[in-house]
Amino acid sequence: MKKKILESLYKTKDFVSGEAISEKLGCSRTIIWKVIKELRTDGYDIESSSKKGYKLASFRDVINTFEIKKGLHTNFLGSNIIYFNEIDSTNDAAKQLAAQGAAEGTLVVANSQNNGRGRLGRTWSTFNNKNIAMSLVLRPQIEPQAVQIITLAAAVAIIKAIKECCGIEAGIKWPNDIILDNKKVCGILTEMSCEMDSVGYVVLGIGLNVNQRQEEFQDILQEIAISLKIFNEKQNASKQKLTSDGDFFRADLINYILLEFEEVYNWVKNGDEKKIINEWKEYSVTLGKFVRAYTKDSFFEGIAKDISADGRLIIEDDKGNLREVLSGEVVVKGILGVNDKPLNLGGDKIDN
Ligand code: BTX
Repeated sequence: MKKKILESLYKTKDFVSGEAISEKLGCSRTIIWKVIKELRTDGYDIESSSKKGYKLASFRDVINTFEIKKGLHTNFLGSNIIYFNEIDSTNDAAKQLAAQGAAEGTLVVANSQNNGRGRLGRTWSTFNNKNIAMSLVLRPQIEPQAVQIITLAAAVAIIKAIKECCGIEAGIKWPNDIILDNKKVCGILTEMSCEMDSVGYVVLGIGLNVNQRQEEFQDILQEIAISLKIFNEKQNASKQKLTSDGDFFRADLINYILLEFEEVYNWVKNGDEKKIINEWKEYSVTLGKFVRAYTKDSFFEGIAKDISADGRLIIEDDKGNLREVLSGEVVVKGILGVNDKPLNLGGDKIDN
């Protein structure tokens, strides 16, 4: 019913009478009034007039299954959408669904997430109703050691989606941070269930700060995090579609992410990892920089030289030795992030 009433409102873009809707849908005007009230609670700005009926007065940033499906142009990603107004973690929900056999491309998305997870036991903060928290169930036929490429592919897709949808050019910090103005705007959490040599499923979680205001970030995030809206207002960067409050439409952005990710994920499936690595390098803010890589109980420093075919970061230390990092933490000089502090890396080996 909600979906049908919304369709009627979107179709006319003008007033549509309660009578016309009730005739079309075969239900009472009281029911329509109730649904309109619910839609307002969901965030829709609906004007009503006793003579003319109802009209979508302005377009706000509302996400739900209807809004995402409305602009979806993918072949298989998002063909099954599970939407929550509030959830603990979309990755946890997607993992549960995947374990129960959810199809590849199943999307779990939430308006608010109250126990979002980052990597290595860290937390991810998702401010209510302003950001994107989404997780995709994937079933790639690759070996468990090769799963890292999916994180890199997702980073590439997110960069392209942000550019297409918001006109904003972000960069990638190896392996999974999307950076704007030297701060983190998006994090990716890739988790998998696997056997010795095959992957059961992968859950790709994406947390993207979209419409959050500076003062809405808590504590240290005030310094190390940024949203697309903050950047956009600071740079006056976007002439893209915005709400009257200057917000981006998260449903549009989710659609762009799904579309761009479907393309690069197909490269993974076709064994075209090289294409992903090449694009990743194009957007990298890590390569050429002085970095510190944390190993299990120590760290080493050097210049980030390259990415290997399977996504490892290759670092040249001050003795000229090349060392590879598969996972873990890498701090890039000049970029805020890990340990929640700007890191004063040793030496003045490069300028930022
Ligand atoms: P990460 O471990 O690389 O980053 C986590 C760190 O990032 C935190 O310790 C904190 O310093 C910082 N941080 C936390 N929240 C934010 C934020 N909103 N913006 C910028 N920095 C922040 C990155 O982990 C992976 C995050 C994935 C989140 C998604 S959301 C959907 C899905 N569900 C879920 O539980 N996790 C994923």
